[in-house]
Amino acid sequence: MTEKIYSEAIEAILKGDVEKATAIARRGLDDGMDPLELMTHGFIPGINQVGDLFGSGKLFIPGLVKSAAAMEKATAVINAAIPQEQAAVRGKIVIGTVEGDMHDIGKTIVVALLRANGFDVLDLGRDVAIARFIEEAEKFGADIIGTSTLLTTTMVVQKELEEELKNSGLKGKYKTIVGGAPVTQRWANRIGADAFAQDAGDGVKKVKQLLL
Ligand code: B1M
Repeated sequence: MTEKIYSEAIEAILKGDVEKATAIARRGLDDGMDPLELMTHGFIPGINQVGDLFGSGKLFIPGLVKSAAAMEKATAVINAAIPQEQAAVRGKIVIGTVEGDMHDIGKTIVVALLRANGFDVLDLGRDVAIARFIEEAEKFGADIIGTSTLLTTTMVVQKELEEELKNSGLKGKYKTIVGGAPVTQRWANRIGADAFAQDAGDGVKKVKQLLL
């Protein structure tokens, strides 16, 4: 039963079928599936296959956009179902996708899971300029600034944020965490970010460690 719904989720994303993807997400949740399991074993492999097809020239922009729309809808349904922890606020995080990058599906999962774990998260959305990350962190009283990027060409913005924090004397005030498909621990070390997270669950773990 579980395997069947995973393969249905993959197929709905591959076909870019928004209605089907939404219905599968709802059905899985109604059947008592864990939201993150459904995301991790169904929808994410689906969008990764789409990425591979696009990357190898077997799928074109309209197909990518359709699949992305199905993935966005399924992600919204699943994010809304992540159980919320009732504990006191554990820390404040400002998070966004860096300037020049419109990818935000993974970032929204990270935001949902952080909120579910008791963190106060200000989600700045996508295409966020460095100055805005810093301004909003100041206003929000953030402990951590988190950046996501999916494009190799915009990874450099994470480095520029580190430089800007250093230049403005704010590096000690905020911890930083970086993520996104092309981002690695090696990159985080190279640019001086305080943490790297592989996925949303790892993001929660690393944020907890940063706040110890
Ligand atoms: Co685009 N895209 N895309 N795309 N897209 C990629 C990234 C690409 C790898 C596809 C490919 O060629 N194989 C490629 C980038 C190549 C490169 O950089 N070398 C690419 C390209 C080229 C482009 C365009 C340039 C295409 C074009 O127009 N010619 C264009 C760029 C637009 C722009 O940003 N300026 C573009 C556009 C789009 C859409 C808008 C259609 C859509 C995005 C819709 C949206 O996000 N709302 C889209 C999509 C869907 C993808 C793929 C297929 C899937 C991305 C995704 O949602 N993954 C992607 C291929 C791929 O990555 N396999 C691709 C699922 C998501 C759950 O995973 O985002 O990695 P991910 O998030 C994970 C972890 O990384 C981590 O946790 C998340 C949950 O587990 N994580 C964090 C992420 N952020 C974190 C932050 C943290 C901690 C953890 O702390 C702060």
